[in-house]
Amino acid sequence: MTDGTPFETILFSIDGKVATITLNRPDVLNAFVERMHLDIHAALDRAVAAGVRAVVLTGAGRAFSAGQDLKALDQDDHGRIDIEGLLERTYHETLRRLRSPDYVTIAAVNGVAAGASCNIALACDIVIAGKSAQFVEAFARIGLIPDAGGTWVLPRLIGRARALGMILTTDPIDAETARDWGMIWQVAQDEALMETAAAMAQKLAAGPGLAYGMAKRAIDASIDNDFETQLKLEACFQQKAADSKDFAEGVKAFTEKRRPSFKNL
Ligand code: LHQ
Repeated sequence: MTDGTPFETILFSIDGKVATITLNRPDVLNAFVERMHLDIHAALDRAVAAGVRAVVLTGAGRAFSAGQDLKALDQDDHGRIDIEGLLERTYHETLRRLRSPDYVTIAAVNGVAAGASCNIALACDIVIAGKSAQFVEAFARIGLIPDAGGTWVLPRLIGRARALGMILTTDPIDAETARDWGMIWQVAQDEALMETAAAMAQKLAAGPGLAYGMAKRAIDASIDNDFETQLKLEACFQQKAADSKDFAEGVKAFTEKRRPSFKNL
């Protein structure tokens, strides 16, 4: 287990090919400040440099995260908050990195995930929630619209009716409902959440990273592509996958009736 110099707002550890980022401002339910984004970006840089293939994102204490820290929003001389600039400087880069083809991301949602943090969790590749977790599109309570990719990811996960229902009512959605709606992958008992997420991360970290990265890109591209375009893209990516050493190893392992040892090559 290595972690290097500590960060101000997150805990960070690396165990083999798995990194864990724990949002760590529990007194304010891990609400996001700019520093937290910068810490996540630096942690992911370290993870990539260390050859990490799977990243677990979770929260310290009783919440995953309550979204933007509403008490840490700077106003200019006219009382205006530059939310657009803040989103572009911080959240957007965090979201891009969570959807990177270079590794898989697993959100381990250990309590409430509200506002921007609900959407950050849902941007991850696999979402596992503790039984007591809640997903809250809380924005309209304070007169905002969903940001952090929520208006893109939510309708794609659960359709317009449920997406708008969550956004307009701001009703919390419990973990089992989220799973039944297809919004998340799995619900775990609260006490087994981290163990379940770690097991998933170890399994995916041992998988064919190149194929995973292209599968992520193909799924995202499918949203805008027509069928013929998507078939072409699949064939192109599949050729790249088939040219990889991991494919040769996968077929060899199959014929030898053993587990493949993927090298991400
Ligand atoms: C908080 C927060 C918080 C600061 C709890 N900030 N302190 C907007 C602007 C700019 C760019 C990016 O994007 C966005 C989008 C957003 O994310 S806007 C924020 C959206 N989030 C919310 O509106 C959620 C606000 N929080 C809540 O509604 C509640 O705290 C929830 C429902 C999450 C949990 O309720 P409780 O379990 O009852 O906890 P609590 O309310 O007592 O909170 C515990 C402490 O955490 C408390 O501090 P205190 O000093 O009184 O003990 C809260 O003030 C603090 N806290 N959320 N977002």
